[in-house]
Amino acid sequence: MNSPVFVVTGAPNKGKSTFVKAMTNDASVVVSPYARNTETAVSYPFKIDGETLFTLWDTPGFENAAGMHEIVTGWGIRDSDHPMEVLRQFLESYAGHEDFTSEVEIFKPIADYACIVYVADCSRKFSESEYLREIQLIRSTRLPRIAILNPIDGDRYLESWRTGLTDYFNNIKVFNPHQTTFDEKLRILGAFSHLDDEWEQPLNRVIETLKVQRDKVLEESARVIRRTVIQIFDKEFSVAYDVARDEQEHREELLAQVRKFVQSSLDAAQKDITRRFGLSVTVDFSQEIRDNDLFDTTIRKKNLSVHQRAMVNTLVGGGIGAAIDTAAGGLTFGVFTAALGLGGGAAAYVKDISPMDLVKIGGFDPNEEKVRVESLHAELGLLIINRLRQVVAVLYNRTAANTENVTISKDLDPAGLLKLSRLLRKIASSRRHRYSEKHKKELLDLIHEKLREDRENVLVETP
Ligand SMILES: Nc1nc2c(ncn2[C@@H]2O[C@H](COP(=O)(O)OP(=O)(O)O)[C@@H](O)[C@H]2O)c(=O)[nH]1
Ligand SMILES: [Mg+2]
Repeated sequence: MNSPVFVVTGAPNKGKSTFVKAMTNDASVVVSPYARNTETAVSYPFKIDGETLFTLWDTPGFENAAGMHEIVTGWGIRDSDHPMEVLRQFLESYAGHEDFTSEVEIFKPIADYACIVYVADCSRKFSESEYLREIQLIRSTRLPRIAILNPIDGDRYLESWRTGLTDYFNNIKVFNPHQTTFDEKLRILGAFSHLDDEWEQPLNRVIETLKVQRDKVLEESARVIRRTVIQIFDKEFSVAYDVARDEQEHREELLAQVRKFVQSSLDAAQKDITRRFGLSVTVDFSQEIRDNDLFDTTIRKKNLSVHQRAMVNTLVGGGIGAAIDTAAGGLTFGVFTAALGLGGGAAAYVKDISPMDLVKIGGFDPNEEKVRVESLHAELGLLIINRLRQVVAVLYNRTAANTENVTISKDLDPAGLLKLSRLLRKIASSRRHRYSEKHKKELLDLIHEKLREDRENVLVETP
């Protein structure tokens, strides 16, 4: 059986290409702020494991729907038992005709049987004089058809669009391809599946496949995060012993080494996760989070707001206090407090720990050639996990239609970190490379559990 085909139409510059890009996640779809950028119909097959599961056609916007409507109406398309024959006749007669270049492109793939997807911008007024001819033309094919209302600048005219389109389409959905969620995309595919009985089953398969694929990416992301944490705890950090320097200076050099390694491990993990989501965007951390970096040394003693105090009390009461307590106020408070949903001021509430405490060095023996990091602070693992969790939570809903850098600025649910924190302490304190398989497995499970919980709490981006 042929896989389902959808032809995306509409007036110029309404987000047709953006819709195709979001639904197929195909970065090669050309989106442009200029109208009339798409000149020919282009097909974008959606494939999994080499098999095309459905195809979306991106087409130019209507240019002369009124002219075409007049011709096919004159040919009796409305009362014809074979409207598609009339359509094919039109394509034969007008191929290459300069008055109908867009219409010919739009209807070419439709003539082979397709569902029609009409994209309109419901932040702009619905006007019959502008749009009636194109929607009548679409209806005259009697093919299954759905309207997608894209609230480009809000949904001010949503109701007038609904009213205007209701007699013409089998279904009308509001969908913003710029700001969508994974579930929203599935909802649109679900609506697609009801347009044609024959396509219900293949499209349900698409939905199931996408869910399975996404779950797999989530699990892989959990593995990447675990690997990153373990890799950092496993890494040997050492500097040559220099008689001219004291313990503090050696420690600073070690800390710089750790910092560099952590940053590059985080970068690599972010890239890896992004790729697994089928995206190629840069992950940025907002100024707020960058200012309070993993290794920030500034501790400002601010008064806590009532809200923050309540928050800290709740957390401490709930057992997270232990984690906060050892979480090194200064050196880690940025990400840690951000991850816990606390304002920066909350750091003043927790014990001041110098960044130097991050690295525990082996007995400082001036007779040795090297100074080594004996162990890293367990909470560092928690910070790394929380940072990468935020990346996953944003990417989860991302599609190729949004090419902006991913900016991480929101907080995730701080609940339930205690188990993770305890486990990390076990891992951090065991001798290098000797974590038990059980601990490793437990770490993966806890991270994976967090990633799945975060889905309920998804970060929907608002550009
Ligand atoms: N803010 C916002 N911009 C959008 C949205 N959809 C499309 N655009 C922008 O509108 C312009 C036209 O989009 P495009 O998909 O190329 O429209 P087409 O001509 O109908 O294919 C591009 O600059 C898009 O980035 C949306 O939902 N929100
Ligand atoms: Mg386009």
